[in-house]
Amino acid sequence: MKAQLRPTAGAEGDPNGSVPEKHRGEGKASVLLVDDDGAVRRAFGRILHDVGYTVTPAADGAAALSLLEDARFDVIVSDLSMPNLGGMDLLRAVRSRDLDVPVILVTGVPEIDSAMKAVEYGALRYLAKPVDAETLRDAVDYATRVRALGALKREAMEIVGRNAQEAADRAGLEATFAKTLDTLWIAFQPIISRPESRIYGYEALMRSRESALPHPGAVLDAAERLERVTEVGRVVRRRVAETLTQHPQAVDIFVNLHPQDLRDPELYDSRAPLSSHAARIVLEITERANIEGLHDLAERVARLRMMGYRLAVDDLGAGYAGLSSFVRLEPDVVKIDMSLIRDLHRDSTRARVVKSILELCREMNINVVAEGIECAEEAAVLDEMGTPLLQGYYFGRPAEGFTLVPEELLRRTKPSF
Ligand code: G
Ligand code: MN
Repeated sequence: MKAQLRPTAGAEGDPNGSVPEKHRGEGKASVLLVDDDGAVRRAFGRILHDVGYTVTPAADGAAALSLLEDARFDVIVSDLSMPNLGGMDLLRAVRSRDLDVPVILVTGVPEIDSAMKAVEYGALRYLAKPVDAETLRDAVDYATRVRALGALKREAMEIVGRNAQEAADRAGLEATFAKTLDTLWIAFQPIISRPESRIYGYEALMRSRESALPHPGAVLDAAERLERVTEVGRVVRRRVAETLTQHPQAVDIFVNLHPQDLRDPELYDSRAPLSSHAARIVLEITERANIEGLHDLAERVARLRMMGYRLAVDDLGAGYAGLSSFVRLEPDVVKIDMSLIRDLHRDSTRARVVKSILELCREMNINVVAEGIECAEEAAVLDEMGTPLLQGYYFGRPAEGFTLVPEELLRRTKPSF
């Protein structure tokens, strides 16, 4: 069946057609040509074959998809309305597996509606029949160059060591980012007090349903590039406030701040959504970020405290060697980074450092959260050291709403080794 669908263009093409000089030598690229009309397949096939393209015809979208299963094409030219999977459905199916291959849609009945859909699903060109040879060649030549550029971009990204999103063009990133903000939601991860056998609070963690920016790091990287970090912070705080209004339980909520959020006047505005909940909020400021540049930090921190907020140094142990953020924030809470917690039961060096941090914080009257606990053994060592607050996948993953922790995990354990 497949073999029958794969005659080369030569079989249908006419080697004697006249070819404008400018197209010569641009060929070699492979074109998948999809049309239910055999005459169109032959005509288009010949035009493209004559300028050097390798053309594989397919009689409808379904046939094209089955070809795509085991062959790669540089360009797809497809008719829009065909029995057995039309061009738009083919385009969608192609996009779900290959974001790059240029698709040219051809239609006998151009409509604004389908043209718009074509753009939305990422068609490169939308051509109206009858398509003359020159237009077809130009479109496919252009598509080939776009394809080549895509390959070069990927190569460049590998050299520069960036991920695909970071190298995306600004317009694309803006669109992705807008969708991210629209679909942003907050996951809550429990923080438990084992000495008190209860859930102490939850850390609010931003999540997005936009798959192109799958984790908070990617969202913030994009926000930084677009200089829209402040917007992200505002959306997060608004969403957290909404949840708090819906769940008036007496639990504290830990909210991550980007250092730039500290410059946002909205944070200090008593009418801002989160302000009325300040007494329940611990604002986390990561050790990883540099807050040296904030000359009026002390004043800002004082204002936040007056509003009722508490402050936490996040990711302690993962950031700068210096203690500047610690000294300048005078935090109410310290969160020990998960890199220090990992394998605590097997690593006496880590254990000694964590124990000393706990002792010092106790002396300074600072509450401590150990983060990223993934197993019972890590939790047991931390219990033994008298860690006030624990957080990690072992107790609960970040999830929608305030999920409960199994009763037996709320109790202190004795190390059994
Ligand atoms: O930097 P900060 O501490 O805010 O980062 C918290 C991140 O760590 C969240 O994205 C959360 O999903 C993740 N996280 C929470 N608990 C665990 C854990 O037990 N193990 C690992 N690997 N990640 C965790
Ligand atoms: Mn955090």
